[in-house]
Amino acid sequence: MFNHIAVDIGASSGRLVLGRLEDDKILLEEIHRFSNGFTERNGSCFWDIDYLYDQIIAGLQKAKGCGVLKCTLGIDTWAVDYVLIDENGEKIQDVYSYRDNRTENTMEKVTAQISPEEVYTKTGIQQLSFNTLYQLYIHDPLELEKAYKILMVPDYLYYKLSGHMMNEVTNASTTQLLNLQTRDYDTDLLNLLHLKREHFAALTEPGEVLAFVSEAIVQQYDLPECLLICAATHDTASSVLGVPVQEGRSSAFISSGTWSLLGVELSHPINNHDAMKANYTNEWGAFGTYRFLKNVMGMWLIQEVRRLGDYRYSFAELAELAANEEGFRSLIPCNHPRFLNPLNMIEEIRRACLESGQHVPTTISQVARCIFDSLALSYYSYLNELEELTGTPIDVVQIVGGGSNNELLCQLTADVTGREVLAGPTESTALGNIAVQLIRTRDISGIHEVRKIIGNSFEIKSYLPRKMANFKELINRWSLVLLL
Ligand code: LRH
Repeated sequence: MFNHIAVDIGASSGRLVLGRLEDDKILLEEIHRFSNGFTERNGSCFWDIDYLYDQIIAGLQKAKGCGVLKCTLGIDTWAVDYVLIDENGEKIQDVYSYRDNRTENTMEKVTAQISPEEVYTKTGIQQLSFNTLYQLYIHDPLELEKAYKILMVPDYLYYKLSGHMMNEVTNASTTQLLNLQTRDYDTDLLNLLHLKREHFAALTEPGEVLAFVSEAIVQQYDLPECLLICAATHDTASSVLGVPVQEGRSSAFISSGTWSLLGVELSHPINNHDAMKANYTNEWGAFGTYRFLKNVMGMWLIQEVRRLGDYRYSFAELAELAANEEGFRSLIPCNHPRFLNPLNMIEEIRRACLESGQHVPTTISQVARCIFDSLALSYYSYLNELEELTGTPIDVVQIVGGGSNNELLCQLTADVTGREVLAGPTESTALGNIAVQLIRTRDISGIHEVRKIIGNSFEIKSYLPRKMANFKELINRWSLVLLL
């Protein structure tokens, strides 16, 4: 099979990308792109998972239209959200979005029953209010009682296409229910949720061959013959697989999309007290790796600004407008929960600036500038923290994903962090997804080799740090903003 398709669905958009290996280069072709987002109903936020399934079918039909008769296929999406399946194999509920506010005070309730230290020692996963652990804890018990299996979003999409049920490990680790020692679901945490191991399917590693897309579906929709391969189904896991090798340099990645995931890849988790205090996570990666990282609020902030402006400006235009504004005038602590899903992001940003006695951004360009400056400063803080926690200096920052196109943010990151920034590839997630398919089906030794191929296949842009005036004063101001 020489056609490999990545289904890569993020919180704001999805795509089907066709990948081919030719002359030691990976060629990508986007065959279908669609928007995604949660919608509010009766005060709750849900994803439309049936729509996502329909988009996969539509994309596969297009692939056949382009002459793809046979392919392998991998699926990745965002993490932590899940689908309950009943005894008849049917979906029980609409799928809640992790930005739904139902988990707002759940962490405290769980903490009253099991200490955060114990949870961290067991799982190594950072405390985020929307982790599946907290979502399941607050889930309607009557609905949960009816659940025969609990699948994560990509697990469910694989299941719908083939009837094959599994829980893929990279995504399963974001539930905060996996135990680092046993490498299985943790019994105490399951007991806390009144769940049994049988509520989950077999933990499955990226690279496993799962099944063919059902014959009935292929016939009904006139699809290519598709062999499903288990991808690193957590989009961040795939994205980090798509980061090119940097021989001989010590680098950190920022996977920049709706979230900015900032960290390093390790062969062992770091789940000590300092890592817990700093709230770093150890998400499981493909091929026995761990991503030691921090979630930074990321492009969500600017996506919301764009939405509130009725999509009048493209992302490129917003970055250009921001580039023409005075820098570092107003700063926000990006990771404050107030920015997770506010009623109006622009107003929330203005309020935060007002409350902290800073200049209140009036125009959209000023708001955008405030966001990019604050993101670059967040990267500065977290990279320094990462160096301390890992005990390894970081010389270079590799920004991948959609955000690597944002020249302003890449340059600001280089300037503020004082490190070289290497930007690209933009499609790191689709590439990481395809990388697993290539390793499984082609003569490629493993992730190191495939990352080399990725580095040779795409242009990577370098941003060198420029000297900043009044840097000390800026960092002092930033430290005060972080205290808010
Ligand atoms: C990025 C991402 C991230 C998770 C969040 C829920 O899309 O998967 O890694 O923390 O969404």
